[in-house]
Amino acid sequence: MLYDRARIFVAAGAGGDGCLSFRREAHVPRGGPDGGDGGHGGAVVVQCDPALRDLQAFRRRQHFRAQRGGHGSGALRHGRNGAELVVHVPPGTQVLTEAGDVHDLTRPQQRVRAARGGAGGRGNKHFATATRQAPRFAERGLPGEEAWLELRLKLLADVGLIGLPNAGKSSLLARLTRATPKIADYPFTTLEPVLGTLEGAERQLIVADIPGLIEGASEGAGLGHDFLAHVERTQLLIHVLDLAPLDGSDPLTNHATIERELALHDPQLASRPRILALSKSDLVAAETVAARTATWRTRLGGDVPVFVTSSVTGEGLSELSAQLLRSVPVELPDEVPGEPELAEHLTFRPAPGRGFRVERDGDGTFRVLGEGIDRLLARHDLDNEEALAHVEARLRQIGVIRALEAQGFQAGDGVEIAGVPFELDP
Ligand SMILES: Nc1nc2c(ncn2[C@@H]2O[C@H](COP(=O)(O)OP(=O)(O)OP(=O)(O)O)[C@@H](O)[C@H]2O)c(=O)[nH]1
Ligand SMILES: [Mg+2]
Repeated sequence: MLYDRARIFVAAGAGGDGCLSFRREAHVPRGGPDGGDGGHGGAVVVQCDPALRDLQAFRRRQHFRAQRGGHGSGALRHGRNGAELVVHVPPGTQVLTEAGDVHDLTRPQQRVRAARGGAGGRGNKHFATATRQAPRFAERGLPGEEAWLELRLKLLADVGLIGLPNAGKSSLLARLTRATPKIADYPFTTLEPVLGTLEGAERQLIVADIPGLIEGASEGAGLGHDFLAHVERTQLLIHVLDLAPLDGSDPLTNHATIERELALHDPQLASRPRILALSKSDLVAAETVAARTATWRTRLGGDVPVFVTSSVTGEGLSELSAQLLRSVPVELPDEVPGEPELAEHLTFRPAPGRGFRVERDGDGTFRVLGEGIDRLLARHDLDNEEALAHVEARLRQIGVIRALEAQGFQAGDGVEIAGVPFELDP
């Protein structure tokens, strides 16, 4: 069984709360504020681990929560930062967010930050001013980001074997490599992609048997569509075409069916270099084979090498191997054209915005909205009068009151800031 899909939940740690504390000294009734800051919450990172091959581990574990930041304490002690949590995935994994972002992890240690930790709150020491020497409030830590992610594994094979069911793909894979796919004389014997390694003198090639392609696969018929995703990264495709189909079907039609499904799935795939392997030559008279081979060579022009193969007699197999080892580039492509660029470290979202906007409802209520505003309010206990006064002063500083006035706000008008009703007197 190949586990090539998983859904996981990632939750970064919350920031620790800032501390409300005052220095104690024997002869001073109340010393200055000395509450320390909370630590940052740990992030969740998804990282490419070359030792892994599939997504099986995520059947056992789906939830990943990073550590929260420690709370600040007295004597200006910082809370410790929450540890980062690393989720390991095999090379070739795509990480998809609910917002539709796609990140490819193909190279060892490549990583994506999937959820940012919450910022720690500041201790009361930070809020001391000339007029407020003993602030009786501190900030709360912010929650960490959370997200559901979809993981999809694309096999990183160099060469893909494609063709109709029963064409002889698995037999060919078994002869070219040491893989032991199931082989039988009925269609759909192979139910999931099987990989094998073709050993050359100086290099190896990964060959994938991509089963289940049938007419309509690009629209979801059969299993082929799921597997087509795996050939997207191959550098070369071997189209295996049965010279003597059991069902008496026409090889020309069969060839066209597969090529059409590929093109419908992804036009770029259709332009991938191709080799035609005319299979099961031992079942057809030699003169017929020669005639058909000539016809296919003419039909396809010089771009597509045509090989006659038999997995029973071994005809054409060493020539085919040699051609593969010769023509497939050694380096895996860094980027497949049209795919998002790879980066060493990506973050899903841009840094949080600072701006805000003012809106006015039908009933005349003003609303102030914005991420920065949300964070400001989330950080403070608004039942604490001093904290509330601080929040109001901040709103004034960042221009919220001015913006409200510009929109016609007057004392007594209703106003909601980040969803919280406020009484403001400009
Ligand atoms: N005589 C002969 N029979 C072959 C040859 N290659 C494959 N076969 C037979 O053809 C049948 C299908 O072969 P597979 O290799 O399983 O074909 P496949 O393309 O992998 O088929 P699916 O997995 O069902 O899509 C089996 O009975 C094989 O023994 C060949 O070169 N010569
Ligand atoms: Mg097969």
